[in-house]
Amino acid sequence: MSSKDKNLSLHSEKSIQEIGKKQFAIVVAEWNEEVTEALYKGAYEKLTEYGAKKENIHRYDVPGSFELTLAAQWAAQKPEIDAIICLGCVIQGETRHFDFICDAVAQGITNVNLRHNKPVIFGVLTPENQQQALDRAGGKHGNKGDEAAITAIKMLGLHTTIL
Ligand code: DLZ
Repeated sequence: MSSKDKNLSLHSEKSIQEIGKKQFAIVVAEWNEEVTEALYKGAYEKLTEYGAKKENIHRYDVPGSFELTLAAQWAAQKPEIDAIICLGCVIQGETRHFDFICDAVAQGITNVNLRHNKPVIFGVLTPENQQQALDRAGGKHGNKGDEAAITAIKMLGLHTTIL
């Protein structure tokens, strides 16, 4: 258990017991597939580790990170979905569109959170190169997919605590 996972059990012990009843959507961008598959694996395994049922984890693939927002919105429209995790990787060196894509996705995901009043997690890597991405997708800097799953669980717990 990492220090971040420990924070999770301190933060929302009660909600962890509820995870088995929750339904998750994971939206995965196909661009930089090696990275996003590793992010997905991390997120999926972390959710199941904390009690999510496999049949309650729904995967939706989109072409690129730009499309994450709309697919997240479609998932958020489904009443049975409790939280959405968006996974992508936009590599700076590969695209002049870098800033446009990152800004659009960050703003778009924020909008979906607020419009649908559900946690929509920003699990998009924005590294300078592929090695930096791999380092953060199960490499020496951990797996941001794991962190995205933990963030989703924490937000569901916070929702239970506040409301
Ligand atoms: C077009 C494009 C480029 C150049 N680079 C990336 C990238 O590094 N990561 C990513 O997820 N998507 C990229 N895309 C695709 C866009 O996200 C989007 O799919 C297209 O612009 C079509 O809307």
